[in-house]
Amino acid sequence: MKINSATANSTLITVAPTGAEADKSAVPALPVTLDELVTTAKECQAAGAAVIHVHIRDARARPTLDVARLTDTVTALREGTSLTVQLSTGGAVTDSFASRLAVLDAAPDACSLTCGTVNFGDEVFSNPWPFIRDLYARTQELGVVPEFELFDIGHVATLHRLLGELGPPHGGHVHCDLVMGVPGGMPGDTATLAAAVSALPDGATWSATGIGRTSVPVMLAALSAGGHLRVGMEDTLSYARGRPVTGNAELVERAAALAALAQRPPMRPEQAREFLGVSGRH
Ligand code: KMH
Ligand code: ZN
Repeated sequence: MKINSATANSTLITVAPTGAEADKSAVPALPVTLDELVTTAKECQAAGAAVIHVHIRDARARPTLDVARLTDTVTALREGTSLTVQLSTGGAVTDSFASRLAVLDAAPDACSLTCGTVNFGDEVFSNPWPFIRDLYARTQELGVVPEFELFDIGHVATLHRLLGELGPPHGGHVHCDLVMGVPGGMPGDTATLAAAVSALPDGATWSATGIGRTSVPVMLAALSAGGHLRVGMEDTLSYARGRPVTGNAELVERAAALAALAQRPPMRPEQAREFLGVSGRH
């Protein structure tokens, strides 16, 4: 694994600003238009983010995987920021496998790749093995760096199977994101985080994100265990009990402050690209 001293002592911060679940009419600060997304991305980069995990919305603020719209989004984020652009292939729970695979046609730097099915509140986020395998093979063909999303400890077993059967990802480095505290997934606590991390493949690096009220505990646990961070309004709409988030930048600012306190300040965007194995811009 290529970890130089600069990245070993720094924290990769990913911002997930929008997601597919929150409703703009209930959460006016949610970035849903391209302008709002680029503005948020710039603010979050200034606050310490190096990667942006992107879900987009249509003209009526509903989640969409429209490839032309995704392509325009990738272009605009590249023009406006230095962030690694990671498109979601998870989409919304209602999206088809075909439309989730087609996300890669928008030629992002990176993409999320969830390693198993999970209950998702009252819904099911479906990721059967053949879909995972096809999506992974497509990232290898197209030179897109996957981030392995792990919502449950069983997903780690599938990650091992994937790497064993199909080999290393584009860029050669395995980076995972533990998504903790989804109702139906693994809980967002220190013991679970430690168990999941100990099961990861040798040499893998990892970030963690805690959904809802697990956001801060998961951040502290991740920093204490040498992990990286993902924050944003996809995952958390409250800054503190009874205090709604005013924007993504304040979540990144808090993550960056905690990372600095942990003596591992935010990784810069160009360091993050080297760390993740994102070669250059397509
Ligand atoms: N919206 C969730 C159903 C991802 O982006 O890859 C899935 C999700 C994971 O957000
Ligand atoms: Zn997502």
